[in-house]
Parts: sequence; structure tokens; C-alpha cells
Amino acid sequence: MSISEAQVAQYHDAGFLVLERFVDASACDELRAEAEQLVHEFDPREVVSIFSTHEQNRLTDDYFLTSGDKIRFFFEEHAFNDDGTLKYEKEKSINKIGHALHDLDPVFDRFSRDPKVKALAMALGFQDALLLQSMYIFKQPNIGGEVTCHQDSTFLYTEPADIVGLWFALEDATIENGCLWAIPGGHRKGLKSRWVRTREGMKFDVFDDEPWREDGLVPLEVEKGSLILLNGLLPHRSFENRSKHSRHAYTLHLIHAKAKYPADNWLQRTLPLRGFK
Ligand SMILES: O=C(O)CCC(=O)C(=O)O
Repeated sequence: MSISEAQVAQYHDAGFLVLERFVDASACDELRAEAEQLVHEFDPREVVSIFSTHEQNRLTDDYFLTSGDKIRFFFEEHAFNDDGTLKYEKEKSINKIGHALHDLDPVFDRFSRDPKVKALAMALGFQDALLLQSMYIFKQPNIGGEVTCHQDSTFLYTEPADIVGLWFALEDATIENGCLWAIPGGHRKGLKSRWVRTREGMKFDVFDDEPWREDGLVPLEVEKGSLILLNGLLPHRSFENRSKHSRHAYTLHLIHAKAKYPADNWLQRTLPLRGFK
């Protein structure tokens, strides 16, 4: 068993679990080098798409909505000068890469399907796991954008709503450089909203419009190599990074093969989903 029964119980109770030293520093560095290479090969003249959690409906474009089975690059909201030029070099301007690194890139594929990750999924009850989504999140120095308080099941909805997010710290994550924050036990409040495709574009279906009690947030400062498990219903967020240090992370979301996956979720793929094989 990759984690103890007590840790599994802790995960179910709090809605999250921090596993320190889950991956070696060398494995983190290998992912970082691969992401660097992907960004190096990306030509920003092809398309410019911005990721922001502030105006998600308006700023979401076709490039984002068709990225479920691709490797695509999204800029930080504050990456640009008024004249549209980049404030910093390309490598320091990308917010994230998504959303099928785990299927399309051999280094991310190997990392995501490591036997240790599979064993962990099994311990959490994901015997029939499918790897739905992956993201490489840069949280760039100076301009790293905030991610407002949300539940991952708002964006990756299944019936029943039972998904788990794996958040790997590829660098130390601190309050200063924009670590995750979460509301312990907040997953028990149920799902507040869903982000759905409609004929007119994306919209939020709101079931409960009471704002999150953000005074209940606790910072999850972790060292490089740590893994944070997040229940899909757990409210969490991260603040801006105005420090001089980046805060790279890799995230992977697992769903159950037997769960219903709605056609109005934003993430749709033609490439079939795969488990750990
Ligand atoms: O890494 C972060 O800053 C936040 C990531 C997150 O909450 C998410 O992508 O769901």
C-alpha cells in the first residue's frame, strides 16, 4: 500500500492530503526540463490565448476549448504590455500548458503512469481510474496569476461527482510564491456550480451562490517533490505570485471509468481516455 489507512482516512476527512517527498528531485527536474523544451518549441506567433480565472467565460476561446486532447500553451493574464508585446521573455510568460501532456508527451506519460501513482490511485478507491487531464502550471515570478477559490468538479464534472486531483510540487511552494490554500472539510458542502458548454458559449450553472468562507483557508506550503491530493469537491485557491521565484507544479486529474462524463463538460476529447496502462 502506497499510503496508510490512516492517511486515506485523513484525506477523506479533510478533503486533501499532503504527501511529502512523494517524488525524487530528479523526477521533478526531468519534468521541468521537458516543459522547458516544449515552451522552447512553442511559437507564440501561432496563437495567443490567456488563462484567467477572473473572466473565465469571456476569455475562454476555441484554442482552450479544444485543448482537452492536445498540448497547448496559455499566457499569464499580466504577461503583456498595452501594445501587446510581452513584458518578459516567452519562458517567463506562460501560465500553463494543458491538457493532455500525460498522453502525448513520453516524459509526462511515464511520470503520470508511474507504478507509485497507480498504487496511490488504487488506495484511494480509483481501481478503474482514467487519466482525464494534466497541466503544467508555472506560476511565473512577478506576474503569476491568482486562481480564485473553486472546486475542480465545477470544471471536470462526473456523475457521481468523485474525482481526485494530484498536485505535484516541482519547486518549493510557499506563501510568498503562491502556494495552494484549501478549506479543510469544505468538500462536504457539495458542489456549488458547474461550468458548462451551451450553444451561446460557456456559462456557470450555479446551485449555491453563497461565497466561500475564505477565512477558513489554510496555506499548503510544501517542498519540492511533495504531492497534494485534492478531492474534486474541495474548495481551494492560490494567490498571485509577485515574488522573484517561480512555483512550478504538475497536476493530474483522475476520474472513474464507470462514472458518467457529460457532453457539456468543457473538456471533450476524440483521443480515447487511458488508465495507467
Ligand atoms: O496551482 C495553482 O496555483 C492552482 C491550481 C488549481 O487550483 C487548479 O488548477 O485547479
